[in-house]
Amino acid sequence: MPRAKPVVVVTRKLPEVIETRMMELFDTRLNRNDKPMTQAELIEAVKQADVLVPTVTDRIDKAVLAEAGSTLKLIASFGTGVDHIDLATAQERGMVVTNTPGVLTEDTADMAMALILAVPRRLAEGERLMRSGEWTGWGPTTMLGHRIWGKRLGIIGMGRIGTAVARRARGFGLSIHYHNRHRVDADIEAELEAAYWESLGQMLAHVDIVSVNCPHTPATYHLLSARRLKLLRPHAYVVNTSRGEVIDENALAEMLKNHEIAGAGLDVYEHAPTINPKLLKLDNVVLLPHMSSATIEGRVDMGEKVIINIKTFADGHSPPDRVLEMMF
Ligand code: 8YV
Repeated sequence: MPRAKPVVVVTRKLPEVIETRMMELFDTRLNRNDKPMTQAELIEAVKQADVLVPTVTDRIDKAVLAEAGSTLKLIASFGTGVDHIDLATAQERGMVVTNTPGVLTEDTADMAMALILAVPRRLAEGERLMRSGEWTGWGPTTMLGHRIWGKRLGIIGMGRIGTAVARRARGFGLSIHYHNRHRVDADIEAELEAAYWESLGQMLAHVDIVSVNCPHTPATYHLLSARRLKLLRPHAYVVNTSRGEVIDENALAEMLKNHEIAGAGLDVYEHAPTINPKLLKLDNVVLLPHMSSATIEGRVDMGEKVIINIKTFADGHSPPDRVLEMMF
């Protein structure tokens, strides 16, 4: 990066403290009004940037990368998931990609746990009832949900977040089952008394609640396909705080509508920000606006990671959170 201060284009509004620091350190171009950039605006951005700081709402695809100027050498994404970036093309074009892992783990796991509690206990339905003015008071058979304690939780993706969900779930009396590309360390399995299922299908048929915690990659696209979802039992719940694309959302909505499964808690959507209209009509699904990692502390930590990645790279070193295509 030949310039004294790299030109850093930030695609969305970040916490003020982060923007201020970036302005001090780099020749930073901010997005003051926070409107997501169009593909044309992204192309303009990559033409002028030395460093691009995108978020999950930007699609950094082949077409955008093809227009990048020769100075664009670093894509320092603000977020952990990198499925919005064409990693292979970035790598081919000699660009380094970084993300912000680790700092969203606990917040995301908290929200997964919140959904694991909220859906079977009908929390959102209860809240809606209170606001509707139709509550007539306590009744012995009204608002009955299902007990969490003693149930089986099946975690898909036992990385940092999956493990953090498992730790929380243990405190609520759930037994831990997991499916992952590989078995986790024996000491983690022992700590969580976790059962490893090599076959996702077999695990799905066995558990009461499923929590999706794997990244979206070509290998996990529609991992919960219509066929696999059918393996769930009618009393099962599905919670997704990862990426919408991991579940066949249309199949899930149909099953929820037909009560082939009991409920779902979703923070992410296959075609975000568009929501499958079927889901909006259902009472047995809790819908959140991709807010699992949305804490002020988390966003500042993410911003600090972005700054460290840019600074390290600009100083001629390998940035700490470099993402390699083969990792996904
Ligand atoms: C972030 C996320 O808020 O980091 C991720 O992968 O899904 C989110 O929780 C978002 O990506 C910010 O770009």
